[in-house]
Amino acid sequence: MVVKVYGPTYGCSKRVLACLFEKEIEFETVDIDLFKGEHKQPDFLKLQPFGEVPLIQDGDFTLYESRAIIRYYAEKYKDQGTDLLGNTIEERGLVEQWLEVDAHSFQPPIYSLVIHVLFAPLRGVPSDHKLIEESDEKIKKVLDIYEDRLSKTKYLAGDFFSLADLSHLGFGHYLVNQTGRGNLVRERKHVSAWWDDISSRPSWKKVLELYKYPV
Ligand SMILES: N[C@@H](CCC(=O)N[C@@H](CS)C(=O)NCC(=O)O)C(=O)O
Repeated sequence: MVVKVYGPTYGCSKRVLACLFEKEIEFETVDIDLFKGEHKQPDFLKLQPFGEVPLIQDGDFTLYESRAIIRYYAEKYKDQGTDLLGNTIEERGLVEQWLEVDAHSFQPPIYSLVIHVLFAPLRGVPSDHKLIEESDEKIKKVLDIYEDRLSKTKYLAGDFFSLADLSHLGFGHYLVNQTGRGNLVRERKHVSAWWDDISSRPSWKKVLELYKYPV
């Protein structure tokens, strides 16, 4: 049974797609158009009551929350494709730490930028300029911490590529390529080298080639 991924074009879902490519897991995708409100329709809400993508169906098993999905597949197929979890419990702890940093410190300000810099004009609604300014400040502080970390280790959790790095791709792409803020990465030597490294992985290139961003 092939894994089904709902909403492949969005940043959160691309985290899952990159993981499936790294783990060499076959999947198919189901388009969900957030702009048309398809994620708030009763049939979708039966599967994902919060009305968000991504969501996967794997046989009878349904799972949502992108980081839960990538943890699930990294563990389920530990011995297939790229190992994304780390070997020792300390390595695994650091992978978890940086996945949490992504969820609570890196992605949220970029998410606000995506909504207010990219999506609001498209929807014809006003952008919140104060929130844009605050998000810019937050992301700079976060990237300073990344710069320090990445001056000591090649990747976030250590000298191995892991779920922690992969998890940053979907929104890192928005930051660098779509919100006009690539300079924030380029001004930080180690963050810049890390970004070039992780975004040039074949898995990520395939995601970008096959599933265009909506904006
Ligand atoms: N914590 C969730 C966040 C999911 C999320 O925010 N998805 C966005 C797309 S990237 C979405 O569906 N937004 C639609 C909405 O919130 O109405 C995850 O990582 O899966």
